[in-house]
Amino acid sequence: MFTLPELPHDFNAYEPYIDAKTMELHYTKHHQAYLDKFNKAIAGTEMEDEKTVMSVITNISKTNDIIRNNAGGYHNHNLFWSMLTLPKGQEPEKITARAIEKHYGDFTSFKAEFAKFALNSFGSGWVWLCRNKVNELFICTTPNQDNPSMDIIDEQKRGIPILGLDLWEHAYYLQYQNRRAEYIECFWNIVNWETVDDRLQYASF
Ligand code: MN3
Repeated sequence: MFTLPELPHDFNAYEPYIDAKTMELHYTKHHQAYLDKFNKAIAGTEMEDEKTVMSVITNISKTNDIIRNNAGGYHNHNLFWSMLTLPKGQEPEKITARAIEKHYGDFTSFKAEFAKFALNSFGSGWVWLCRNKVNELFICTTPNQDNPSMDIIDEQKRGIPILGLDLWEHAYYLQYQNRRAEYIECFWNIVNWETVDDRLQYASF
């Protein structure tokens, strides 16, 4: 049985950038529903005994669409909450800052590139900053609840997400309606760059 991670902060902690009602619904309804359906789908299978959801994600080709969608939804939201922190005007930590400079020139150009991917993503999905196996950064989007580490993605294009933003309307519509660009811009105020830095250095497949 997998369980919901505890949120590191109260629902209102990310205001005004993500309002408390959106956080509450997102966590208690959407994330919970992915988890429940995931647990139900793996009940009685050997996946039930997996210690980490990553081992399901990296072998997702061996499962079915129900597990793909719900293991993905569960894992993506676990990641997302860990990548958010209290608004305090933070900027990328040292190692991430250097990697962003190397790949995108500067932080402003990186943010523009990330936003471009996010705005061009059609329908529901996620935008990610990833690290590949040779420690290069790249930005990508995934549809629905797919994740860049899933083995259904070409090995050349696979990566470890170090930062991600939920582009499903349930993540922003209550507060931002159709203003996805504004939601993306506001996201930078609550990014947990310590988590990003840790993931850049230590997260693995
Ligand atoms: Mn969501």
